[in-house]
Amino acid sequence: MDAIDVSRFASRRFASPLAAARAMAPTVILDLDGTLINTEQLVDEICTAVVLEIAPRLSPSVVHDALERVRGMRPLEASRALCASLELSTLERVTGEALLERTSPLLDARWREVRLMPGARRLLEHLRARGVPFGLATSTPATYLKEKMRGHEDVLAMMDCVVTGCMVNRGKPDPEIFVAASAKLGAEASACVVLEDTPVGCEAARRAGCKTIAIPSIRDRKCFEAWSDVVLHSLYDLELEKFGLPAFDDWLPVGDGSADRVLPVPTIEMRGPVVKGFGRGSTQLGIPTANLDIVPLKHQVDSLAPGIYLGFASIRGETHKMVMSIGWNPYFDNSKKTIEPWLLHEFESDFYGEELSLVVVGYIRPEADFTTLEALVERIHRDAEVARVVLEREPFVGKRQMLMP
Ligand code: ADP
Ligand code: RBF
Ligand code: MG
Repeated sequence: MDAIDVSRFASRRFASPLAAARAMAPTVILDLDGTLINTEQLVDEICTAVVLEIAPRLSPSVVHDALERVRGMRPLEASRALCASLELSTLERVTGEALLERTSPLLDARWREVRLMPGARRLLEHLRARGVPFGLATSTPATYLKEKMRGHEDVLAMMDCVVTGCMVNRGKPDPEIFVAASAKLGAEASACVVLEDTPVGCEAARRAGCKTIAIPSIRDRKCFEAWSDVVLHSLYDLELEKFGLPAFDDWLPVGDGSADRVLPVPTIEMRGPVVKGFGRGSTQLGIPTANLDIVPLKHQVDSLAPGIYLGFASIRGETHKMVMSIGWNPYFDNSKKTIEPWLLHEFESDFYGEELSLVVVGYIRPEADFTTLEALVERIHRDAEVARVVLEREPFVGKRQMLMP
């Protein structure tokens, strides 16, 4: 495919007043990997395995950190940068091209496993319904794009434009791809809001003159601040109205709606035996949480962004309301992701090892850090109050039936 000459767009004249108005209308440009689709775990898994085979001297965590730093780049650039940072070129005599030749076929065989990020479909359907133009600016080459979007063709078809890595001369963090995407959408870069999950992507968007919303797919959130207008936890936390875009209208107000609200999400069911956690729920917080093992529930967990949810829980033949956290508990900075429901019921005894079933029906908020333990506890009690109230109402109350034997 030919490269786009972006200088062409720099001093564009508008053909008509309509075109000029169009150019200033709020427009959205989306990154693909890690923003709309969940490719990052797969890439991590395959690339780590290949790199460790080449260089057994490295530890998985060193490889993981290096992989996070190249995220968002085009495949060959990422592969070269990875070789350089891990010294594969000098110590193992492996080039970026050679590494890519090994990882590519393994990834190609598995792209079709890739799923949409939580909230991606909701976002695109909302933008489409409100007539907001949106397009894709992805470092992925066109050949991978087809494979990655197999099963999500309708999402790809919704895009008003697609700019892939092979259509530009320079990849992210160069601004070229976002300049090209805004031009294709007929919008000034300053009218475009970019959604990105990587530091190189945010840098590219900011340098193109776009507004930038970061939804990091890596753990280091600090490195996004210089390049982003806002750093969020997931697509559920988008406040589009802050960027001149139409607000979502599916949040349900709780009380007068000024403080609390709940977002209905596609219902997710999970079950498993209750396992031991870090042992601080009851002792430190006075809030026991019945942890489930995350490994067998990978699909369900990937369908939910990290955050605080509500729903119903069934144990010992009875169903109760519950609030739960899925994530890394920023207050405690856990290294392991956990699933922790607090059942809103007084139990006589523990139920470790017993089978627990959950249906998750609504999202309350992202996980937050707090300055004091009291503030965390107070917030969790407020989450519980929200759950007690809204789980009596539609569309949630009917979901209780799903747990009936
Ligand atoms: P851990 O870190 O091992 O999960 P917690 O202090 O969070 O320890 O306590 C959780 C355990 O407490 C659960 O596994 C369950 O057996 C018990 N428990 C008692 N009441 C509740 C409740 N209302 N909600 C959740 N778990 C409860
Ligand atoms: N941990 C956090 O660090 N930040 C939070 O915002 C947070 N919210 C929670 C909300 C609910 C409803 C529940 C049940 C737990 C929450 N936790 C949060 C997790 C809490 O820190 C954890 O359950 C304890 O550390 C016990 O493992
Ligand atoms: Mg617990």
